[in-house]
Amino acid sequence: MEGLKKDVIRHVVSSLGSDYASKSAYNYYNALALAVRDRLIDNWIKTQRSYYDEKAKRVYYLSLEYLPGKSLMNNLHCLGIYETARKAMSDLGFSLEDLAEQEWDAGLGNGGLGRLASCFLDSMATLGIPGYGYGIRYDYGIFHQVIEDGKQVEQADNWMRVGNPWAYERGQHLFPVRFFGEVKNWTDEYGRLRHTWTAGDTVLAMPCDMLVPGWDNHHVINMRLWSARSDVEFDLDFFNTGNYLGAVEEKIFDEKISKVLYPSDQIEEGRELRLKQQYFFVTATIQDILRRFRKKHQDMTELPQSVAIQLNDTHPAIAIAELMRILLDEDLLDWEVAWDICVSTFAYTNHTILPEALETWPVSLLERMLPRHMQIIYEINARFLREVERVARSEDCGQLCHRDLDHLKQRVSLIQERPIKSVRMAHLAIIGSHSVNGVAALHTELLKARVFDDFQRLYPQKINNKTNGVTPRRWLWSANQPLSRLIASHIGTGFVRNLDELTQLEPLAADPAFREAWRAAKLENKQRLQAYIKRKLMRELHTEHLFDVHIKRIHEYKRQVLNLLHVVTAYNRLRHGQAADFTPRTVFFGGKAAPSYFMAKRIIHAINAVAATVNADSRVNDKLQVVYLPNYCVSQAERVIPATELSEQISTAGMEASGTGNMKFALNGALTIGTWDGATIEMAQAIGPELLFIFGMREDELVSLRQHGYNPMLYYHGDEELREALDMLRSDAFSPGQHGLFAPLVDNLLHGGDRFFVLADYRQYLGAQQDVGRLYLDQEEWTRRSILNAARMGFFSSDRAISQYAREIWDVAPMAGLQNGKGA
Ligand code: BZD
Repeated sequence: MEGLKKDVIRHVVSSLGSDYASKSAYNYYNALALAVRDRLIDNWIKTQRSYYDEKAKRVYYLSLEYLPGKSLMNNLHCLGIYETARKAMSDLGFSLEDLAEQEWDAGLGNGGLGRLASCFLDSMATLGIPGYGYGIRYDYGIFHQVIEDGKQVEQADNWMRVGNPWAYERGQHLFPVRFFGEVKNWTDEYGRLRHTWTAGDTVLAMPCDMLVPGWDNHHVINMRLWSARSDVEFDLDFFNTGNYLGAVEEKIFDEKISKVLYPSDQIEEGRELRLKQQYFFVTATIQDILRRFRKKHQDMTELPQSVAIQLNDTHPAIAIAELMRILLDEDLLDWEVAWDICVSTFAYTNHTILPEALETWPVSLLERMLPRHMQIIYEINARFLREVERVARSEDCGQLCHRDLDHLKQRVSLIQERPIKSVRMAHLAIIGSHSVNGVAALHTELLKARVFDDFQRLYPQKINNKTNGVTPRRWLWSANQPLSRLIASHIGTGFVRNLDELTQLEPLAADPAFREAWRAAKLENKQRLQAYIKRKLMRELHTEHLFDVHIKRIHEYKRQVLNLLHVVTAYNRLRHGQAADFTPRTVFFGGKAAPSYFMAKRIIHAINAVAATVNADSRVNDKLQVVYLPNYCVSQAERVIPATELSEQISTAGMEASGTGNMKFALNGALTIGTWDGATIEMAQAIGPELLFIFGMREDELVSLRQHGYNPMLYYHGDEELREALDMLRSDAFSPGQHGLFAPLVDNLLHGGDRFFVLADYRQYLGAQQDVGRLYLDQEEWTRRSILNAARMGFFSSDRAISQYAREIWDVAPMAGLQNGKGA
């Protein structure tokens, strides 16, 4: 402890240039972070060296998004110095919790996809897998959400304004990134046509490294984030021609590339800057990967034995064309050889079946910005369609039939003609990869049967499932110390590395003393949340209420509106005196809406309007409260999830690819009210469906309802309580003076076809909520189920997910000596 204290003081003085006697929490947080980073960097260097020494096969995880959240607490826990740090900082006059508050969340992602990437890096580090995360260091991460007059207002997230003590900026290792320009043809000595891309504009990519430690194993992997730097300073002519301001403007223009994260999820943003970001990221990453590979290899055909590249959705899929370009134009390989290398190296993870989220890029844009890549994509397509034709005409063509060949070719082509001629990035990713995976069993089945059914017939081995997982280090140990300590006191700490060990809790569910201790831990978390809400929102929570929580991005398919209709119905019953047996509850909502997503923003407004009415109504507000948690983010989830008793996972069946919040809640002892969707299905199967509150129509039932003509008006006319709730929303019951404010929400349900089947599931949802309320009155039974839920969540560790990727997709093994945890 004395060592850590000395290091912190030294950093306050010599790294931050401050007087250690002036007790600034900001300085002491930064100094502590630097002292922790010192303890990581030796192991990071040793880890990187060991990859070279052992000629290890490396895994590169390419993701435009990461959501690491805060690093301090996680790193202290991984290093096993949390207690030491707590005492050291207390001696210096600080509470560690307060210092940790100084850190800004690294919000370099939108939601589940970005958070999954961060969980996966944590697991690679813990399992000893030679992995690297690659991404973009956005200057502005996901916007900061404030609620003003009930509405979402976006503020810039200038997360690095106060510096980032965790990152190493490596300004000396810059990689050139080129755009535009033209392609020249030439003939090589064997008479083969060759191509050279002479690009117009150049910017530079600068690496910023963040260290990702494993759990108690000395293995530290790298997350390398690229930041755009202008090459203007390198081009002295610019300055020497006297156009100083022009040169500076150009510099600012170049550096715009990594300025801001696109804040939309589940919708493709067809903007030129977004494509620039993608290519900027991809080419810098591929150059770095090949630089490392070429240190030990000359023969490019050995690449797939040394390198696996995982594409996190299609956002980095242009990497396939980029690697082809390098192999063809720079290494001068033959097409077939280059293509084999690519397919064997790449693998692609799909995260959505929503058609509006499948990425396409206009051919005209690609031709201008990346002309050589567009040529390569055309060539990939031509060869692929010839292959499709060959397979279709062959005898064993299965369900393919050459009468339909033209249609089939149109459907699978990399190019779609309408509404504008564009490249389908998912098709490029599928064809250019040896593995295509979905993120939960149902999602993968839907990929095979619906979205990519043609590809499933063409390549029956390619599409596979890897159900998501979450890291127990952050989402149980670090976020929920009260519960973790209780668990550890009975079964030891092995579960942090091997989550299956939680099954040892099962017999304890029958032990009344253990149940009481479990409830006490939950209550401690509820009180902690209560204190936080009081500080931030100046609201008093009732900890004896059932804490019912719905936090995630706001999206119609996630159906926050269904939850809201339940709240309005409960409010009506209480008002009308029809709910004598109502179990008191506080309903929490939280989540960001894409700034351009009108309906999602209106949903936030409606939630806040209902909350204002309910909370102000003294007839009901001792029994029902509604809280909107502004600016939902990773660190907020770490506070809220441990305090949650009921987890809302109520997406339209078939629409949530997996969900990962669902796993974090159950792991922390919340019971789930949910639909038969995404990974919630597998959770119900692992836990026992009777221990969750499952309701609603299943995916196949919705398909048939749609086919037979779904009429939401039937539900409206047939259900008095539903009608009352909808009419109140449509009138100005919750928006006095602003008549019609929420009419778009209601009209969308009643007259817009209710695409997400809110009305179809309303009655069953109410029934399930009734069951929840009843069970909560029996605290012994509730607690028993809570314990069993957590005990059976072992499968949903990201360690299990990553082990499967490593074995079944990447063909990589953990580093020697790290398989069983502890490193040398
Ligand atoms: O990915 C999410 C899915 O919706 C979840 O069901 C799933 O659990 C997680 C992890 O697999 N998808 C996203 O989060 N998608 C995005 O954030 C995104 C971002 C940019 C563009 C498109 C989608």
